Amino acid sequence: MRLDEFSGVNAGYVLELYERYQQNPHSVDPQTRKMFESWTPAAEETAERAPTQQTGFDVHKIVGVANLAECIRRYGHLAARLDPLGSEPVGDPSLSPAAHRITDADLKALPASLVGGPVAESSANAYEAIEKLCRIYCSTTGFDYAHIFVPEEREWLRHAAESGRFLPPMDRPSVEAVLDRLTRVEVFERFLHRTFPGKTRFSIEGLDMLVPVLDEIICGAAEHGARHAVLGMAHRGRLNVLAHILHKPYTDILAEFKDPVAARSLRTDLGWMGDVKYHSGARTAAPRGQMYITMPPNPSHLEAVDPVAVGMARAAGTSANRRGAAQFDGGITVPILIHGDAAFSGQGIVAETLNLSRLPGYSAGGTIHIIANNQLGFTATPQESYSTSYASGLARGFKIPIVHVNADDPVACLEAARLAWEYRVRFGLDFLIDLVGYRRYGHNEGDEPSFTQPMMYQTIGALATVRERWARTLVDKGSIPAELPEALVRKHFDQLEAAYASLKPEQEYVPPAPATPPAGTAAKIATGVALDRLREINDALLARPDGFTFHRKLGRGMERRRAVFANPDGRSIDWAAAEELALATILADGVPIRLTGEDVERGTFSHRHAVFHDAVSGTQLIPLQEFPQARAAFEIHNSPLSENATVGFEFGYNVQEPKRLVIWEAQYGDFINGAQVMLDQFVTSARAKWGLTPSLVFLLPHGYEGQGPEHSSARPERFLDAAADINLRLVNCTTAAQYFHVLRRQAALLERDPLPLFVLTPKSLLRHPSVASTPRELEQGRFLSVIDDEDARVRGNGIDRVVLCSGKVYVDLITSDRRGTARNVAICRVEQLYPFPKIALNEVLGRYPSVRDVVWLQEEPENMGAWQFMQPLLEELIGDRCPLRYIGRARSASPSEGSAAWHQANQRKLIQQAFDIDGTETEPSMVLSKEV
Ligand SMILES: Cc1ncc(C[n+]2csc(CCOP(=O)(O)OP(=O)(O)O)c2C)c(N)n1
Repeated sequence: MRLDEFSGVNAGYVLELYERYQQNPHSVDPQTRKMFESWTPAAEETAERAPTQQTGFDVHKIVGVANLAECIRRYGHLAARLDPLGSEPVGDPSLSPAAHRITDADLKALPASLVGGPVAESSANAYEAIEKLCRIYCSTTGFDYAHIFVPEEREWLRHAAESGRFLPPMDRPSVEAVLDRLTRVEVFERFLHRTFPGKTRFSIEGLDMLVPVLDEIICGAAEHGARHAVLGMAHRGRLNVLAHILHKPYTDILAEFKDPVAARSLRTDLGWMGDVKYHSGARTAAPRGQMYITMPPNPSHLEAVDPVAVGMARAAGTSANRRGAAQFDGGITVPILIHGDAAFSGQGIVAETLNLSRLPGYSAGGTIHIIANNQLGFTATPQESYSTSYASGLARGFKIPIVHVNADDPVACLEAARLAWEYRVRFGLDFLIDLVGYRRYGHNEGDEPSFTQPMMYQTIGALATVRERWARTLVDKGSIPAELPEALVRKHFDQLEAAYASLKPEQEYVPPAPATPPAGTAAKIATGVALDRLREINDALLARPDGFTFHRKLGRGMERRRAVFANPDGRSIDWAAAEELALATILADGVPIRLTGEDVERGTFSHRHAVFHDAVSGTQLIPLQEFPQARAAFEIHNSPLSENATVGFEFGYNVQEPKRLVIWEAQYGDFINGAQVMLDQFVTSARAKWGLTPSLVFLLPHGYEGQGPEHSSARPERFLDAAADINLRLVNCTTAAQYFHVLRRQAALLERDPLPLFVLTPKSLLRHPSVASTPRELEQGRFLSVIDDEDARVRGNGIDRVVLCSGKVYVDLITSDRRGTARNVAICRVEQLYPFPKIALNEVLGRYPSVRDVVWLQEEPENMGAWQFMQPLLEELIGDRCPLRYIGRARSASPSEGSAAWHQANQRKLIQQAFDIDGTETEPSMVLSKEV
């Protein structure tokens, strides 16, 4: 029998040892040496003919030991006792010596070095080493890292697990501190249970170790100089974490349980609605140690907060106050995400978030994930919830090390936490702790869990709490006095009772309503930039560094750009130039910018070219990071193909660093609906629910150009549906100058009047002459919420129809043949759809006293676009001056036609009706003209 006939992974390891022995017999330990002394190539040849007996040594058994050790390392977690409820682990046949055709006696006869690793050093033989290995891999911790492909990382993890170097200290102060912590955690829940019976609190009980685990991670982070920890989590255990990790005062939490109506209603005038207590966030008022801990508020939508928290951590670790690229330092910031077991496996946003973890524009230096695994999702079992072996299965594909740990073993949990932190320090990568516990009550405290899980809840009913078990262990070992556990319980109950007795909920409760800026702040912002300054910046942006070879076609475009200021009154500024000049002047004003989205570096329509690639070497040039007038960093990244997580991430980045201009661009506006959860739950409602003041900018290509139902509409109706209490701005600019000014206005409002800004941007119009502006308009203009028809104003009294429209359809109207002849029609642009520009529109309408009808014209179907939002507002504005008419596509289930020819026919009809005074319909059509 020859050694190379063995296929086990560790045959190689044995050979390696043997080779080492051959080169230097003293390079292996004495036992192994003794064994190899009987194993020579000649002996191996002999063995081929007459195995084992002749040499006194069986290669088969050597390889068996090595393979057994390898299987324990790989699959030991399958036999680990992870479930505090005592279910049997699935196990794996490969974990028994018999599967490798070896016996205990064989193991005892063979050297420990065959097992390898730190356990071998302290073992007399392979049997002892294997026993130790089993204790490490198959007890209450399941180390699950075989899917890590990078040898250095895998080796580090193996050594970390086997050396036990991250086991927590067991001296008296340390073990007592854990008991004290567990007592606080448990007493808090028991107090709430007793004081507010049946009130929802999503108790942590069954996963109490979550708090000491967080302590350990956060302390580790603080010791390594981190300045920010951002904690994203859902409902389960949230109140407990708020109280004990973020130090939210007990009185605040108790006041929320009291729910003082008077205090809440005081703030409705500010458009503040508040949220339930287990969704609210917090930030440590004073740094804990040297570190701020933030928990963003989150909606019920499970896991939606994940990218938000990671985006916040990224922002907190990014410095952007200097020209050039923004600098990220993962050492000063750490995101920690606490997931539910059912939600982690079920929600796609988790995969999207994990996918961000190693991307240069999104990495937060390693997120520590904790699955608060109570083995249930509401009433659903793991078998009903995930197709992976573990709730954590998804993380394997992202090469994230996983430690499953029994939540009733404090030592194992703390070791997992310490290991997670050290791994993050060492590699700057994500780590996952699967904290396996249970849920002491129903999904919430009003739920009866034994309707659906009768057996499970019988077990839980009889189960001692982790605090009780830990206390008993310590007392039994003589580590603490027998009376200490009860004394701690009493102490913490007293503290809560005192807090409750002192409670004055009406005063205690401070709603986090945002300040409301004075009315008209936005309208007063001056956004023009002197021509000389613009010219200088333009020249600087077009500088051609020595040795950089531009793509031939781009070089020509740059030459054209160089000439745009030759004539201040020439229509030379197209959309892309306006954008670049806006961004550059914002940077020159000292405001950092982050711009992300799919393919934003070049621009979906090949219009932006914010990043040039040397045609010969491929090196990159980013003029907005280079031009000397910049006083802040410019960050631009092509995003992965995600809307939901990327919007969530930018929202988080934005609220964490509100003085930076954060812009997200959709490939086509339609795709923003992939981020609908983020829009509804964060962007448009965060102010009303949580008092946050986001100012994220969305660029959403929009317009009907015959590209079909999915490349036409950014669905502005959805933003208008969500618009209330001045919670956003929605604009649809028709000129490059308007775009320039609206971006500059947003930057100027970041501190004074922050609101999310949605910009419906053009596609084919990007290079259209009708959209181009003059340099003078950049210098002297400002953003106009309504643009009157200058031609019509000159004509004056003859106007009997005012057509109001927004965006690209305006260009269709003014470039139509009918425009020249229809002298009675004024075409006015509503450039800002929300906040509704009442004053400006009133002024415009007032200029046309002989108007006989006002038309709202849109290309979208009647149930989409701005019409349904505008109708009541316009009716109120027009009063009894004249009728209001709708022209647009008829109600439709789909945003647009799927045929370009059909689109054109409908578009023609639309334009024709705008100028057709009678508005009579002659043939059936998708286009509708009606008086309302
Ligand atoms: C996206 C989403 N779908 C459904 C729900 C309703 N829901 C709230 S909690 C819950 C179960 C969550 O289970 P798990 O993730 O295991 O967390 P646990 O409550 O057990 O801690 C469900 C289905 C929700 N909040 N969010």
